[in-house]
Amino acid sequence: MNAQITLHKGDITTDAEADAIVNAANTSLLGGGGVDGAIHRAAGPELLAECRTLHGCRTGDAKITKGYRLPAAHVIHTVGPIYRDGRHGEPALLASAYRRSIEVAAENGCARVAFPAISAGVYGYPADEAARIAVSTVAKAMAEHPQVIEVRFWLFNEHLYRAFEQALRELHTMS
Ligand code: AR6
Repeated sequence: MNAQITLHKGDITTDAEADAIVNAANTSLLGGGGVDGAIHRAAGPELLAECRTLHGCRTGDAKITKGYRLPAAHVIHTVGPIYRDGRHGEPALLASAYRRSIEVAAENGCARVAFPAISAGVYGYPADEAARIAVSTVAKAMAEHPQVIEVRFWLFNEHLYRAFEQALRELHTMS
């Protein structure tokens, strides 16, 4: 199998190898803080103008725009769940955000896709659980969509990086 998952430290907006970068947005798609704010700042105001035409996005779904001033040609906007206690459908919604993003990437010919750790910032998802769901869901979705050959996870702090490293090790042990 040629598909690969790679881990990167730092700012996702600098990724010059991805065809699409995924934004951890909110249901309005009209911008926010965290990685959403960074993506809108780097892409420029045209991104917000296109987002206004999308009329929002449900939690667990994903929508695509152009990347404007970003090195990546596209931005895939997805919305992860706000974490409460893990018993309010959060795992299924987080998995859905990753799965839908890969589906949208495949439909639009994006072979290399960069992801942040969706819901693991302001939305409060615990790092280890978020990493396990991210890695296992993406591996499964890539097997179903072979057009996507690389998923590049950008981790903004050391703790999250280690959580994703561990989740990848677990995935490889299981397969
Ligand atoms: N590159 C990569 N990762 C980043 C960057 C960056 N430039 N900036 C932050 N992160 P968050 P969420 C990490 O809060 O939890 C927004 O206001 C960050 O450290 O951006 O899904 C939206 O509009 C964390 O690990 O997204 C929503 O309202 C991860 O990205 C809400 O936040 C996700 O953190 C979504 O919350």
